[in-house]
Formats: sequence, structure tokens, C-alpha cells
Amino acid sequence: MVASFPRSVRIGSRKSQLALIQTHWVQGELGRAFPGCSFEVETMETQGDKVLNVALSKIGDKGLFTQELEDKITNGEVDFAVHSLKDLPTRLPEGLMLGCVTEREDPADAVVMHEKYQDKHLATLPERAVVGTSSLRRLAQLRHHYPHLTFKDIRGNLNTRLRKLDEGQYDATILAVAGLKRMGWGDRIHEILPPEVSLHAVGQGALGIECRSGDETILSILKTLEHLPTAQRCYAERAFLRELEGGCQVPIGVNTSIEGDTLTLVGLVASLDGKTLVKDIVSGPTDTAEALGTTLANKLREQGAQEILDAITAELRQN
Ligand code: DPM
Repeated sequence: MVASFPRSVRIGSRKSQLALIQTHWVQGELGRAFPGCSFEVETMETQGDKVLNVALSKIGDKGLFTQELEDKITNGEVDFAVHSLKDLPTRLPEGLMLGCVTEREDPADAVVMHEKYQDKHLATLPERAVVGTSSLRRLAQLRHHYPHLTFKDIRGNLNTRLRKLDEGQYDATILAVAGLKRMGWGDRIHEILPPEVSLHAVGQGALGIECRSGDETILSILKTLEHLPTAQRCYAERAFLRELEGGCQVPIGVNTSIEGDTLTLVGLVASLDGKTLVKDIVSGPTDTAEALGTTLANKLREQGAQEILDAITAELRQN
């Protein structure tokens, strides 16, 4: 069987330092598992890397960080692409599929605090302290819990954001624990936000590898990196988001856990002012992950989630 494997496989990746750390990890793992095959990385910029002066939520969400990579998978220039799963839309272009989900890092959000506030927490920051985030999900949940704070958009890759914080343009910023740890900046984590304060983004902390549907050779290579519990949790989370037709830039948060054969999914839809949070929970067998996600989405819809999302879509269109 190994004899039919290609001698060289091409991996597509974004150019950011975090993207390259993640892609090089995949390249290293596969290199060890398939010593007869060479894995080459091809990097490219996506729209999300180029447009830095506009709030993320306003440039639309359809494959902002993935489309250029997807085009190259489709036309055969690369065999698969490594993404942060949370940046991969829940509906993929015709002919492409999610080939593998890797083991998840801690999916939580973390506070990174400016030096002058090292002895404070979000709750004890002074009135109108400025928190940098361009995530509507973080914004809505934190406004709900900490109405005394001011929120300001922040863009750029992780390096840029930490520089802007250190320069004093912001008093605190919220970033994924996973990204900070992978960059080797775990020591910048001031406080990890518990799920009661911030439910994480769908797929946060896991890598998603996208490839051509039905490319059995590539799929069999990728499956060696799949982490089943992470995949089950993320399939439930992605089905939840897909059913709500939310792109990646919506105030939708989740939390999942597996105990024995039971998967539990918590989901939330929030209004941008943080005043309305619709939240619920479902549990069921791990092998019904996607159905659990759909069920939860419909439960939230019965509680007004669709009206919240429609209002946000209308508001973003106006601005
Ligand atoms: C998506 C969001 C953000 C990224 C929205 C969200 C954060 C944007 C911001 C969909 N993608 O989370 O509600 O904070 O302004 C992104 C990060 C990672 C992957 C950085 C981060 C690393 C962590 C991971 C940007 N994409 O969230 O701190 O692999 O999960």
C-alpha cells in the first residue's frame, strides 16, 4: 500500500508566524510517519492577511483566511492546506472537504494585560479601560460581564497585536490560549477566561486540514493525524454554527466535553451590546455529534437566536 503513495506531497499554508508553526508541526509529524515521502510547504497570503485596516466583521466572512489556499487545492498546486479550524468556514467549496482534525490545545480565551495593570483583572480594571478585540463573540460576552470596559477594534497578526498592547494603544487584549501557547508566548497569559465568562469560537484550538474530496491517498495520510474526540467535538460545534448560518464573524460561542460515550455541547448567541444572551445545552452519543449541533441550534432559534443574528447582519450592512 505504501508503494502507491506519492513521493512528494505539497502543503499549503498562510505566511503568518502562527500559521507556519502549525503547518511545520503537521509537516514534521507526517515526515516521521511517512519517511519515504517528502512534504513541501508552499506559503501564500490570503485576503484576511492583506486587508488590515478594516474591521474583520465588516469585510465579510466567506473564507477570508482560506480562499486563496482553497483555489490551490482545487487546481492541484497543493494537496492540502493547514488551517486554524476556527478560520475554516462551515461550508466548504464544491470538491473540497475537511480531511482531518488534530488534537485540540486548550480552546479557551485568555486576557493579555498591559504591564501597568498586571495586578488587575478585567473586573477590577478602571472605568473605560480599553480592551482590544475584533471578535464580536468576545466583545458581546465581555460587554455583558464587564459593562464598565470600553472595547476597540484591533487587527493584525499576533505579533502586531502584542506590540500595540505594549505600546499602550490598549490596556488589555483577548487572545486564544492556543495561539499564544503555540507561539511560545504562554507567559503573556494573565488570566484564562472560564466558559461562564467567554464561550470559545467553534473549532478554536484545533487544526483543520482541508483537501480534495475523495482524494483517498491524501486522506489516508491525513487520517493518521486525526484526534477522534477533538474531531467529534468540533463536528458538533461546526454543525451548530452551520445550522445558524453564522460565518466566523458572529457572536456565537460554544463549549464541548466528552465523558465516556456522551458528548455535551453548550452554545450561545449574543447581541452586540451584550444585553441579550441566548444559551442552552444538549448531550447525546458521540457518534451523533452533528445531529447534536443541529438540535442545539434549533433550540436556540426557538429562544430568539435568529432575531439576534438577523439584527446583527442588518447592523453590519449599514455601517
Ligand atoms: C476567528 C476569530 C478570531 C480569529 C473570531 C473569534 C479572533 C479575532 C480577534 C474566527 N479567527 O474568535 O470570535 O480576536 O480579533 C484566530 C486566532 C487563532 C486562529 C487568534 C485568536 C489562533 C487560535 C486557534 C483569529 N484564528 O483568536 O486569538 O487556533 O484557535
